[in-house]
Amino acid sequence: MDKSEIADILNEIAVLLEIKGENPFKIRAYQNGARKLESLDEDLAELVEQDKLKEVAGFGDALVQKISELFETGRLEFYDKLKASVEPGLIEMLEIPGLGAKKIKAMHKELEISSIDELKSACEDGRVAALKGFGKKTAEKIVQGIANREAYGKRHLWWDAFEVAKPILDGLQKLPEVVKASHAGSLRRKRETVGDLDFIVGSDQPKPIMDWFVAQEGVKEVTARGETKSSVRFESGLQADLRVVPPGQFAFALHHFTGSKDHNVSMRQRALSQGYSLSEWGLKPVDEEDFSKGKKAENEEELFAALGLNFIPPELREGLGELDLAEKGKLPELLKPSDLKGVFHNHTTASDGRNSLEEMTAAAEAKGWEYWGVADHSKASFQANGLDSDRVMGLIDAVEEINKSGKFSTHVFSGIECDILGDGALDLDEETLMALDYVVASVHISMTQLEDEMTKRLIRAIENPATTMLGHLTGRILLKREGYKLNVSKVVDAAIANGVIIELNANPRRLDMDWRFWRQASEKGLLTSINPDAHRVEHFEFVEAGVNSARKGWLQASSVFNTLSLAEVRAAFAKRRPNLERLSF
Ligand code: DGT
Ligand code: CA
Ligand code: CA
Ligand code: ZN
Repeated sequence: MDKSEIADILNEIAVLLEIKGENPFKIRAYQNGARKLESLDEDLAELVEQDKLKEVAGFGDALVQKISELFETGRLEFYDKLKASVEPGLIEMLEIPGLGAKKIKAMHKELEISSIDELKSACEDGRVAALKGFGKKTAEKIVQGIANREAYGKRHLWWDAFEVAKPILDGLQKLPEVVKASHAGSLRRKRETVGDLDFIVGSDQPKPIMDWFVAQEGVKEVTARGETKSSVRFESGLQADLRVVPPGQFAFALHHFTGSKDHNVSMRQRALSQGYSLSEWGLKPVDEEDFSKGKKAENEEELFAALGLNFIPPELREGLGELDLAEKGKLPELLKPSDLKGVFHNHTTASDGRNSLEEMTAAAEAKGWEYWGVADHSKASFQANGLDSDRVMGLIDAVEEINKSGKFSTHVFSGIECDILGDGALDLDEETLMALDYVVASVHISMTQLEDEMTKRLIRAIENPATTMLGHLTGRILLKREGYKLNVSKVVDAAIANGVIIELNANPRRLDMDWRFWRQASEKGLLTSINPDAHRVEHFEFVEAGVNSARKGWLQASSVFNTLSLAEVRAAFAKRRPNLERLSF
């Protein structure tokens, strides 16, 4: 451990002692020790080895022993025991911004509070405000602090994070001092959720860029401010890091801070195997001291090329074998938003959507799509005003009327999002389902079944001849609800065997089936459809999030059903519904 890590632990010891109500002199001794250690000019290794901590820095015996133990072993028995002797709920309370050891101790002693939940109720019912030395303001501040701690600890949906990132990137690119700017990190890799935003800028004048960054609109707190690196926090709790590097270093820094860590590890290993050392600073021969004397790279393409690799799109940089394929020039040509010719899983005012069939058709036409499919809920989803057989027949007529009207260049397919009942049967009779162009079968009820039961249930739904595709495979809601348990590989195999599509639900909160399953599933022959699950016209935009996940899953257009033309889709549907004249022509 180095000086500042050891100093952190000494400070933590002081805090823990304070919570326990120990002697103030003892507490101060640790605080002073930490401060002295940090300002020490001498080399700590030398002082420890030559036993000179006491002499040079004036530490007492107890501190000398603890610092030496930490330096030599990276651990401290005294600290471990001390920490274990304090209730975990009290240590957790230290994470609440603005709450220190003194107050925690007082509340523990007087009100017997030993968890954040108890603290919250004691603030709400006035007990904290009534405590001597606290008052109403303090209680309010603690409640706010608890809310902040929750927000700061959270990850964020990619979709929401990108909304915040867009104006920052635009703003950076407009600054005259900025030569190059990009987002990086998980945001650029298009992970479904991101911890924080990362930005990299190439410039020789970092100061005005930093000034702009920390003073942007919406910044609630500047959490770090340095010459070349700053961090800020926004109202939502989302944090953003900015690093400014000389323009010649931009490609290396961008690559490094795009990650992922696993990808970076394989890149560094590859560089080493060729006698080079790769870092955020550059790419230099191992025995060269100075990165500036290493290889140059104007952009990431040149960086990859310097290591004998094709460009690896950020979405694929997860350390899942992407280097091997980049070396052979065999990376897939990934799906693009413009490859999509329509979408299938969408709701209207007939069930729980906000826009009418006409409005949705107009919006699909504005997107330039050749077709779109309506798929409102079925009757088991009564809270969503799901359709029964009679209403389905009415819907089929309404769709036909729109298609015949010639008002829109976009064709409408009639479908339904049919509930999969607890035993795997579909919610509507086969005759009704076969009268529709297609069926999306989804689970919305009985979601707590065991893995085995759920797997059998889904396979039964897949084997139903009326089923065209399976909706949101696991029912997960990102950052909120785990998906239900099922054996994904068995369900995938059943879908392939029965020619059923598994959708990639593009709602940014779902992105289900998860990208981690797609590479293998598509290699086995599974098709997907990127489905926005739109409940209003604006939700058609969700396809972008779906394409992001598809790219992370290595999907190419050939694995995606809704890249087919109108005529091809019609022919595919007609195979399952040979009696529907409107599908063949
Ligand atoms: P996040 O923010 O949790 O969603 O994930 P990332 O990937 O954006 O991670 P972040 O913000 O901590 O760092 C951005 C990238 O910087 C990360 O993907 C790889 C690189 N990086 C950061 N710290 C390290 C490190 O200690 N080792 C290595 N190899 N790379 C790192
Ligand atoms: Ca990040
Ligand atoms: Ca970061
Ligand atoms: Zn649904």
